[in-house]
Amino acid sequence: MVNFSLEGKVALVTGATYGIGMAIATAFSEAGAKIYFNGRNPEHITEALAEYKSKGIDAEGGVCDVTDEKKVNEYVSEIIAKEGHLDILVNNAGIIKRIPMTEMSVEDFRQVIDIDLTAAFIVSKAVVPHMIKEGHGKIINICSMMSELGRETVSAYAAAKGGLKMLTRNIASEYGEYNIQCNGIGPGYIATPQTAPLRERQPDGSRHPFDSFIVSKTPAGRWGTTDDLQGPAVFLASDASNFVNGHILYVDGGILAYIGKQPK
Ligand code: NAP
Ligand code: GCO
Repeated sequence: MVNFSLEGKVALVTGATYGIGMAIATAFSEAGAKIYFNGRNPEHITEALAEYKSKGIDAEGGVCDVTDEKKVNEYVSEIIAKEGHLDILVNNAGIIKRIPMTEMSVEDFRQVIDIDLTAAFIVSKAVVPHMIKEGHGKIINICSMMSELGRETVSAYAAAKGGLKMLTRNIASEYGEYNIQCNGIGPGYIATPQTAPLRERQPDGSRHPFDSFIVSKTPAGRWGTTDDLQGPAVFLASDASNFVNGHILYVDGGILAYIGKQPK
């Protein structure tokens, strides 16, 4: 029988205080996993813990910035000491800065690369030796449309997410022989706090031009919801995907397949 169950598994989902991370952690819990999550902001952790609890989800969360290697190593060791194993990692924590490239400071560029790319290296490096010892492991990196496409104002984000796609393939290449699968999910345009500025209503109540643009670029004709990512994430975390490695699963309502509507 195909096994999509995560019963008995322990998962760390980074940046799961809200948004995509929280939806993925929720789905993992529904599939049977014990959840650990982190974020930077203590208030977000408290709110998220209350939200998980209200849904009956067994989740523990702590403040841990994914760019802080020492803190990440301590957090991962703490989980393993407590649970005895850590089977699934989702590198989800991420930020975006929408600034034209020629106006962007190098500090801003580096911060995006640090959180969206280097941190996935830091957290994966912390869990891989343990996964090798255990003889299995699943790493899921949350990539983007910008792993494939560019657009105005997102140079740092696109550089990071393009890099994350290749880090995914490299982890798969380097550790596949230890029964570790590292895959990516490339969400399309998903309604979360990160994309809220792109969906803000105009003063006259009409849709933001970017909002209408995305709907027209998406064959599904709508923004994605965080729930749209739950099934794909459970698949990539479960034994059902044991021979899927180094793959980026785009969950984009068809954006990457589509040339766009012809002008009227
Ligand atoms: P979001 O709503 O802004 O949530 C981001 C999460 O990451 C929050 O929980 C935030 O928690 C955490 N975080 C940010 N920086 C962190 C750090 N340095 N250390 C630890 N946690 C950190 O974003 P989202 O839309 O859910 O996106 C989640 C991931 O999917 C990101 O990697 C994003 O790039 C990617 N993605 C999003 C979309 C989309 O359309 N929304 C599409 C493709 C890919 P705190 O604020 O508490 O730190
Ligand atoms: C943007 C968006 C995107 C999405 C997502 C697309 O400004 O273009 O924020 O980058 O968040 O990553 O897959």
